[in-house]
Amino acid sequence: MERRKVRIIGVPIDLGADRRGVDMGPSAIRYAGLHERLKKLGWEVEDVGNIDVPIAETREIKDPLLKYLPEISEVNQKLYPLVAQAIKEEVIPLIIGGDHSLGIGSLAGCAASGKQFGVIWFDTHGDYNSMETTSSGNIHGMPLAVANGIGVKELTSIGGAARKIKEENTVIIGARDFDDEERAMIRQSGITVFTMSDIDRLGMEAVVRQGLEIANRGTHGVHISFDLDVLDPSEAPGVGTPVQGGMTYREAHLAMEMVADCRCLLSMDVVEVNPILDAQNKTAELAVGLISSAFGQKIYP
Ligand code: Z70
Ligand code: MN
Ligand code: MN
Ligand code: MN
Repeated sequence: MERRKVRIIGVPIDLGADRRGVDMGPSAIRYAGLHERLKKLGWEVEDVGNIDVPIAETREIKDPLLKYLPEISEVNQKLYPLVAQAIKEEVIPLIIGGDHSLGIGSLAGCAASGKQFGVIWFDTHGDYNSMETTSSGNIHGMPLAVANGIGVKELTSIGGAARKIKEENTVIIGARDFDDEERAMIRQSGITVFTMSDIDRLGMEAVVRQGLEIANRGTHGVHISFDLDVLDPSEAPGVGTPVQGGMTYREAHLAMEMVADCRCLLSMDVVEVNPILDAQNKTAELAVGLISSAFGQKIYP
């Protein structure tokens, strides 16, 4: 049965990334008309506001290989029970960021809900670093590894010691920028990766169909983690780390329309919107459009 209630959780965090500005992502996404669009689609919309996130200037970086570790740990400790509670109530949590370090809490929350779930991670990046492999020390490059039990216990123990994801139900789509050791770590894992090159060769429809099949196999549903930098910078200029060769507007919408059609969405993150780099709020508007597609908007219903 389809759930018709969505709960928006804002996480204005920019401590996981070097480039400041993604802390304004939740405002930019709400301002772009998120509530109205979801209501128009028939969803009951509840907004719990933003989680309190420390301001970078009030804190010091203690470990350059794990920048703002205590703060990021604290934020995700607050996030995960909200995500778990929503899923338990059969409400879809929609976590709007903020940088991708919030993925640590959302995946911990999915796991704490007690449901079996698959993950589709739409991203240019693998987000599979640890302090041993990172060259930036930025924790937004680590959440998928953390969810798979790799990393310091301040992060991996959030929501319990167990691994949060099942490798055989985890898929990355749209990747085109791995660090060398990160690539090796993902290869060793059982995570399925569809790169941009796979999308070129197979087509988006086949990639997402296979991705959904993998994520749904033996699970109750799917968590979608959507990093806006997976789109081409010509579509999504307002992201922290633009990388050429990304998804087109239509490819990204097709993916989200297929998510809606599978009726399998348990929870969703939308991250890395940086309105500072984006005078017309284009990227937040794109984010709202993609969320609408994932929640059932059709061109010709
Ligand atoms: C790099 C790192 C990253 C997002 C950049 C980049 C990670 N692999 N993630 N932008 N969203 O620093 O670990
Ligand atoms: Mn990411
Ligand atoms: Mn990314
Ligand atoms: Mn390295």
